[in-house]
Amino acid sequence: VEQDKKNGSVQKPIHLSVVNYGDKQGILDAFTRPIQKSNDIMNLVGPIVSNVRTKGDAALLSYTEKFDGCKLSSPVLEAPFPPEYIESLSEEMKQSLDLSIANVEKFHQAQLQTDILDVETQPGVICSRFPRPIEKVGLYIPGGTAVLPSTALMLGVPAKVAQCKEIVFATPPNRQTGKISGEVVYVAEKVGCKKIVLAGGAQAVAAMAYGTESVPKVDKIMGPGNQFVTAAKMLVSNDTSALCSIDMPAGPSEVLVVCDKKSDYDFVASDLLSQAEHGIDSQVILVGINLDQEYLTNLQNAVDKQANNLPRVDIVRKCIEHSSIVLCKSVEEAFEMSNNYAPEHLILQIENAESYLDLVDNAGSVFVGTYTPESCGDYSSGTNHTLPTYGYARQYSGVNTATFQKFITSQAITPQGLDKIGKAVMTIAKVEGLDGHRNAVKIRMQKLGLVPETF
Ligand code: HSO
Ligand code: ZN
Repeated sequence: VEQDKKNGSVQKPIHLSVVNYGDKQGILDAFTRPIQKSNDIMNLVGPIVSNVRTKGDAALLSYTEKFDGCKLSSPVLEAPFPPEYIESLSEEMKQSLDLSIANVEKFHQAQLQTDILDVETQPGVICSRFPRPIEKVGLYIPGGTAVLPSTALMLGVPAKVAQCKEIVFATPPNRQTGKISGEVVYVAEKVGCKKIVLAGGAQAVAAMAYGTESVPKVDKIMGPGNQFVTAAKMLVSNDTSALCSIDMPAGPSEVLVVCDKKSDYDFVASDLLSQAEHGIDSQVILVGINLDQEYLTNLQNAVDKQANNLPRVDIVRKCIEHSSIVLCKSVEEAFEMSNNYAPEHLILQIENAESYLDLVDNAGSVFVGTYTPESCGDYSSGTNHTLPTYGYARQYSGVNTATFQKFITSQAITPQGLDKIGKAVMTIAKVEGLDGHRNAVKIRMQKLGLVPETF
């Protein structure tokens, strides 16, 4: 039991609650994500979005003053960016960003779809599909409790790889300095972003969705954010006058770790905590296979000890309050639990972890084996860290190169092809009562002598 240095009160150890595989209600409670009160949030976000839409820069600047405490003269930082941003970075920082950018670029370049698909479905009926970049993209880089230049590169690099014509960043300025981080500016230069919107929250999303005097209107907005950002993204993507889509609904970050009694409990604890420190609404789950009491005690002690050495221990403590350990008896049970939770991050700290990938049905990104911490994927290995949360890993993929592309289909039909499919089209059009459709085929087939004049 630790003494809290600030107020002398006794703090409880940082331990996860434990629930058994068979306990249906217990599992349901353990797997319930921290609630998001979407209605209340929508009511707050609606007026912000409509103000920015109608009043443009003036509204954007006044929200930045109100919420971020910064009185700016312009809401946009434009390239060429002031050199002091980059000059403030150490060589080590630049090299670390370069290595991460290179790896993310390599993995996302390999995903780039450039092929034209041509399929002759019938002789003379040729169906094709070809990719195009989404022209203008708005990339939201959260500020809040931590600056996240890694998010700038996770969104900016695939946008560059997909050859989007205009890449706009948005990130809130620092309350004290009114500036943004040098690292974000460095990444902006590397990916060819020429405008950085100095704003966060719903107001930044609205500015990019509708455009203002100085913020370009974009076609799609990507990136994680707090509940206000998520609500604004959902709102603008539902507004046909914005004509703007989004990557996915995003919620607080989460991880599910699978371990057994041979796993290194210090490693397991470190993975749980690296996710827990993201926010008080983050959630971490450990699924343990055949753990005995001694292992559990060692693990809980490791969590407590490591957590108390982290500067963000207060955030961790709150996260762990709604985080759990699920005990089960086999690998199959463990994957049943994991697929049911559909975690954003799934870490497999079990022997021969790679041999179980077939059992993964729902997860944003998987970290395979003892020496694969989530942190590596968060920053530098090459995979993207913008992933589906809140159980949306059931139906969404994480951000990838195709997130920045769209696919256009085309077809070309010869008289021979028309002969093959024309009658089917006419028959189905008739049952739909759409005679104009039927006629567009009939008129051609008659001219070709494929059906009688009286058909
Ligand atoms: N784990 C976070 C991403 C991140 N971690 C950014 C550190 N910086 C959500 O996937
Ligand atoms: Zn992280």
